[in-house]
Amino acid sequence: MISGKLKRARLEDVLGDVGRENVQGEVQQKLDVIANDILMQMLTGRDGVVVLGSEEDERLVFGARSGVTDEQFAVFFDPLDGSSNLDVAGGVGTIFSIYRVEGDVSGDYTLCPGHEQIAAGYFLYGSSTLLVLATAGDVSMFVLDPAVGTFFRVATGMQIPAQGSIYSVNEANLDSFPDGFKRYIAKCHEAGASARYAGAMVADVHRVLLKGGVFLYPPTAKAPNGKLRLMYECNPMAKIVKEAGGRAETGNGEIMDVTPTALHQRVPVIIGSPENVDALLSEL
Ligand code: AFP
Repeated sequence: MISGKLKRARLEDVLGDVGRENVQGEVQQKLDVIANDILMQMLTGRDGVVVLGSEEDERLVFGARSGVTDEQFAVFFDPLDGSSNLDVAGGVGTIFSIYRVEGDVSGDYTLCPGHEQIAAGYFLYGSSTLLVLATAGDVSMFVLDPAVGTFFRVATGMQIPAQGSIYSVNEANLDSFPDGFKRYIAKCHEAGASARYAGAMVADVHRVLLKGGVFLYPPTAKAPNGKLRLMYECNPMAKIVKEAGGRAETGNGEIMDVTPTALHQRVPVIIGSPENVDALLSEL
C-alpha cells in the first residue's frame, strides 16, 4: 500500500508537509502521516501485536489482546525513512523491528535492547520495491512484482562483503565530528574511497550491505548523540547487517547492547563491513 501511494504521490497531491512537527521536532510530510496510518491500522488489527512504537507517535501504542494466538509481539517502525527525498522522487524506506513479548503488558512495556529482536527488516522504495528481512541466522531479499502484488525472494543467506570502498556520511558535518571520525574520513580520502550519501538510511545502508563499506552518523555539534533513533532505525539495521556478517557499533560498544531508556532515543551509528568498521573504531 505504501509503495503504491508513493508511486502515485504527485498525481494524488500527497507531497509536501502537513504544517506540523512530530515529537522529534521534524516537519511531518503528508506521506509520513499516511504511511504511519497504514502501518498502525494494519498492525493494530493483527493477532498477537500488543505493542507498537512509531517514529511519528510520541508514545507507545498498545494493541488489544486477541486471545486467538498465544504469541505476542512488539513492533517498532519508522514508517517513512528519508522523507526529505519525497519531493525529489529519491529513495525512501520503511524500517521495522520485532520483539517477542511475554505476559500481560497492557499499558506497561519495558523497552528491550536490540539483541533481543527476533526479526528486523526494511522496505526500500527505489527503482523497484525491495524487502530485506533478517531472522535468526538469515538475511533474505525479496522484490515486489507490482503486476501480481507479491514479493518474490531473490536472495537468501546474504553476506556483506568483508570490506568495501564506500563511505556514507553527511560530510557537511565533518567540522563538528569527534577527531577519530575526522581521521578515519581523511584516511578514506587518502585511500581513494568513494563517498555515497542519499540522505535516507535505508538507501545508504542497502548500498553498503550489497557493495561493502561503512555507513555512519557520528555525534555532531547539533546532535551530540547522533541523529538516528535506536529503536526503529539503528537496532533493526544493526540486526540486518550483523546477521549478514557485518558490524554495528556506536563507537562505545555494540548498538544492540544499548539499554534503551526512551522510545525516541538517539545513538551514534557505525554500520558496515567488518574491516571498515574495525578500521574506524581503531581511530576512536
Ligand atoms: P527522516 O526519516 O526524518 O526523513 O530522516 C532521515 C534520516 O533519519 C536518515 O534516514 C538519514 O540517514 C538521516 O536522517 C539524514 O540526516 P542528515 O540530513 O542530517 O544527513
